[in-house]
Amino acid sequence: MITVWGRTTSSNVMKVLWLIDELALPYTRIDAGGAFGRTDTQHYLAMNPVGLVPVLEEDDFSLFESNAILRYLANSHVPGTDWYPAAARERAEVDAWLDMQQTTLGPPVGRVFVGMVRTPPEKRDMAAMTAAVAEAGRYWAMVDARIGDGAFLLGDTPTLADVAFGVHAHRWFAMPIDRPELPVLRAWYDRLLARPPYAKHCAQPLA
Ligand SMILES: N[C@@H](CCC(=O)N[C@@H](CS)C(=O)NCC(=O)O)C(=O)O
Repeated sequence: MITVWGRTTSSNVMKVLWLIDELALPYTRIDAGGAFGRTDTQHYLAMNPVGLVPVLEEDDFSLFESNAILRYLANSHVPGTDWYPAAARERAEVDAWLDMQQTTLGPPVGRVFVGMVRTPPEKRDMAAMTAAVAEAGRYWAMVDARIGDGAFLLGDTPTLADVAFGVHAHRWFAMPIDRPELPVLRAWYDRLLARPPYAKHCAQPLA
């Protein structure tokens, strides 16, 4: 049985919950992180020395880092499927986009989200917001270009890369910001919204 540790308002927890529901896997979830705490106990730090959410436990195994968890779930529950293809080059491209999400697009989108949603207007650094929106917009344009005329990021079926970027997409389109026009990206986001697991875990009011 799978247990997910993490609050549902965390984008990295959303990734894991979304994929688990796409794969129709049974699981339980324990609120952790933010106001829930629980991430500084000896038990938690033994599973994730960084003390962040999410953590996934399955039987006597535990794992941290959301993208590593996505790979583990695909490898262990749906090996060799389109979610995380077995062919070396196809798999490597999924990995490249997973890394790009963590290292490149995620940070500016995260800064905009914290500034626009979790910071009171009077304390907002609007110059920093404008710069972060512009930076994220450039990276979203790269995602838009990669989707091209496909239905999903890397082709006609979703992969783990869609999961990693998809959690940011709802925030990006729901925030009151001056977004660049990216119709392909918007159509992809609409396609994600039509998937019940995405709507349930990722397309909730921003908090
Ligand atoms: N690279 C890590 C980042 C994890 C992370 O930054 N988690 C945030 C929530 S999105 C967190 O734990 N924040 C502190 C907290 O919730 O207590 C991952 O992808 O899992």
